[in-house]
Amino acid sequence: MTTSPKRIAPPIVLAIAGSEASGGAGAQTDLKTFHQLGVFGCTALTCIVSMDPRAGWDHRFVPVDPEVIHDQIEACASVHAAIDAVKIGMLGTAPAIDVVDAALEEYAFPDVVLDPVLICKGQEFASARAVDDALRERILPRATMVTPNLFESATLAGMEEITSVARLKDAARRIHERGVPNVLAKAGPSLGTGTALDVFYDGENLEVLEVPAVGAERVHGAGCTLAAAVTAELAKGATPLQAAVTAKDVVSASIGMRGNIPFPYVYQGWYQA
Ligand code: PXL
Repeated sequence: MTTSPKRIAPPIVLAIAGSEASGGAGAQTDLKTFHQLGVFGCTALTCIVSMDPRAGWDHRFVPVDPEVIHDQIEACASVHAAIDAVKIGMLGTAPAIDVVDAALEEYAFPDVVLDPVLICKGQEFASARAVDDALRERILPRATMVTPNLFESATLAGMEEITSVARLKDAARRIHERGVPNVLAKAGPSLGTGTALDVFYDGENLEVLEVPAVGAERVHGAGCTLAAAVTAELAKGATPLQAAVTAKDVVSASIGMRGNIPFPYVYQGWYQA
């Protein structure tokens, strides 16, 4: 008779995010990242995005009924013994933000990582503005960690364009002052340092995290992968700083898929711990 190896149940992680059909970003990317890092992923889809090959890869955007977003979060929180961490990606509409806000209040999940996806290509600017304001006022205060890119950092910090490491540090401090315990303000390769550079701030430690840049182009799905990896690592017990360091390695290892869109995208399966 053979004995089966002892199996340890993985941490459970929930992504509240949009579907990006091609698998390059959004909830699909979150699930792949979770799996690669050894955590069990579940999802509440907030919207369905299909890139349009006939319109410069604009995002065709269909919101999910807010009640259905609620039901998915309820299902995830009810099926599993516990949700160890939550990643929030694209919410897309003010009604989606309302239900997610209420669910975060109801379930009081231990770790909430917010990737503050502000503007979606193809969205009306006026509605995007209302969504950005709701995200900043309602969801940001509920996050235990936030991972804004340069544009999102400037918006959240109320600053002009961020063009230097000094200003990125300043933005991280200001976002922390808005009540987010851990801030990972991302520049990636965009400050021309030859590295992928992000600033971490937790109110005490202000760390510049740098790894060699993999190319200089923007990478589709890199931000989703980074935030999903941070969430997975937090669920496994890493400190926020350790989670950020590992997440940067995950992103570096994942860059390199090429298809017909004009920029590279990510495959998380290349990462090895
Ligand atoms: O990468 C940001 C992002 C997040 N979520 C969804 C997306 C995108 C970008 O395309 O489609 C659903």
